[in-house]
Amino acid sequence: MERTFAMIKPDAVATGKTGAILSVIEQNGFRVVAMKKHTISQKEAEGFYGVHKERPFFGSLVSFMTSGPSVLLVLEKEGAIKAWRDLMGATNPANAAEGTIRKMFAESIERNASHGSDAPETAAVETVFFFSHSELL
Ligand code: FUP
Repeated sequence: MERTFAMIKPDAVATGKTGAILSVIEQNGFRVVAMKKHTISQKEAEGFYGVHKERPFFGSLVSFMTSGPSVLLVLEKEGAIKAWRDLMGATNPANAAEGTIRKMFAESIERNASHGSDAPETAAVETVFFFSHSELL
């Protein structure tokens, strides 16, 4: 079984889509290993998205990600990392396939409803960024 780190981002939480997205997650066979609602701080957002710090959208992305609570998740399934990225769809909802989370729930490339780790190494780093060992048992 593989685990991945996922988020329901502030746009989707603020517009009352948490339950619908969790329902899609469970219908697609993921087990929710850990879950918490958390407003990401400036320092957390800058650290989490540090790989993007030279990009023109970085300031706006940090501002959005700290604008309200997110739902942080660790999801488990066989091949969870790829399966969750496939279920989320393309980063820009305009390019996302029918039936994907971003097609159904995202507003724009920035306000795109969800996050998912892109590889085993990032899943490990992102999971411990927000969850402690005892929350992952
Ligand atoms: P993804 O892996 O699909 O979350 O996408 P990226 O890692 O490429 O980008 C991370 C986040 O940066 C996206 F979720 C949204 C934001 N972003 C923008 O706001 N504008 C862009 O042009 C690209 C990404």
